[in-house]
Amino acid sequence: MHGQLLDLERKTIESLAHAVEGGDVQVLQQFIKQNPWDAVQDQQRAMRGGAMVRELAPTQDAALAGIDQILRVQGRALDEVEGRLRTQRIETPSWGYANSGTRFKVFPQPGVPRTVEEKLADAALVHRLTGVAPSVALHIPWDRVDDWAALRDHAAALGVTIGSINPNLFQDERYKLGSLAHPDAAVRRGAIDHVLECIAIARQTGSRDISLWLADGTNYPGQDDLRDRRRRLAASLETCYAALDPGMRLLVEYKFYEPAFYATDIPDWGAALLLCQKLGPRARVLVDLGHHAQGVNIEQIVATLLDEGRLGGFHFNGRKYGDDDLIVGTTNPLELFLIYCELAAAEEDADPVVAATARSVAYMIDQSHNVEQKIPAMLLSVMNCQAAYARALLVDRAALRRAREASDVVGAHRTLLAAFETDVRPLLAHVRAGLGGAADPLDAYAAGGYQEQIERERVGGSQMSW
Ligand code: PSV
Ligand code: MN
Repeated sequence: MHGQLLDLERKTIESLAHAVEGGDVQVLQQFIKQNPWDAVQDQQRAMRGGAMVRELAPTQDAALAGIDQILRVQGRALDEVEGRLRTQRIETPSWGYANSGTRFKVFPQPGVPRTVEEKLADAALVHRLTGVAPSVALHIPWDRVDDWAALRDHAAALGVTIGSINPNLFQDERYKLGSLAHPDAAVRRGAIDHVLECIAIARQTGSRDISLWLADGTNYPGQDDLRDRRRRLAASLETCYAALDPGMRLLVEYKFYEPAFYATDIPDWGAALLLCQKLGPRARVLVDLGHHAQGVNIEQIVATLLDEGRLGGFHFNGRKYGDDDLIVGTTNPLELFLIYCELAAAEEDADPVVAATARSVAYMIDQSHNVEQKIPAMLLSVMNCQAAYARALLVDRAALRRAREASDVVGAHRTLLAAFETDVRPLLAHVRAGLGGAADPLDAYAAGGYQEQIERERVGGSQMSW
């Protein structure tokens, strides 16, 4: 089987079966169905001969040697960079695997998960192929189950863990005029109780982070008192924060507009930071890349929050206009690289608070894939984060410092760009293979039969919406 995979260009079940003398499509389908992980592993090995990787293969060793040389000139070693790439972590969201759409139309896709268990299975495959996505964020109530300990065990059996717990404070009738900042104390109490329920869930799933985003705000000037809303929100959050277990953190996400259009209660990083400072050290700001006005310098926000010891996490996505939820690193590869540059540098900062903050950042994807296939979209998202981090790790920081000290503006900029322009694909293929993943996760997925399997098996029942 392995030998056959190596020789074929495009590995459909049919082409595999026909490549073997007496090969039978049904027998092979059955084999792959019963041995999904073995099949994936075979394909992972096979991907060293896959189209993209094959194109790079002759130069793979030379490319790695080239990167090794670049690092040696900097007085660094390839091992260091590889080690950091191996410990990179990206959390994928349960809702990114399910059907979703715009407010105009949800285009259902065949094979999408019908249950949280099926979302975990898809996330486990993304982890298996990339090697760096071992946790899955849940949204409550979208992913609510009766037995959280059983779900935790189920995730562990699949090779993943349950990551951040996201309360939903925007899809209940009572939240029409807000949740934690609502004018009515009874509605605020209900919203607080929901967050407390999420903390109890996090306790059972072993999750560290409660990740909070509020739709709260107003649509018209005069609709509510802006300072009253702020005070109500702070008081509600204090109750939530006080209920956290010692190891838990509250991540506070901001967004400058939508669904409220006149005033959003946590519109930007400054408002989020002020709230976190009021709450305590385990309240941290969450930066969703889509939640900024055009032209905002997100890497500078990241630098500020790192310096304040208050950067809690990311919701990665790509955006062109607003909260577009596109694949991260597609419309904004340079921005993603610059963000990772801040993080990679902060991980080694001499200030222990900054370094510890950088090392405890929760890297999460928050995307809904509306027209693109779900699992390939998630694979590419994780791969783009791997590429951005790899490039950031190649920055010659000593040369950068020297250029800055010499007031060499263009030189400093070119030093940064040199890393951005480096082809890190051979390095990442090598790192992923070392992690037991696929040199090229997308090629491996296309060859794996998983998409065909879920499209066959996940029919009937009501598909989950996001
Ligand atoms: C809101 O736009 C948001 O970014 C929040 O993180 C939500 O939890 C998520 O999207 C839901 O899709
Ligand atoms: Mn988000």
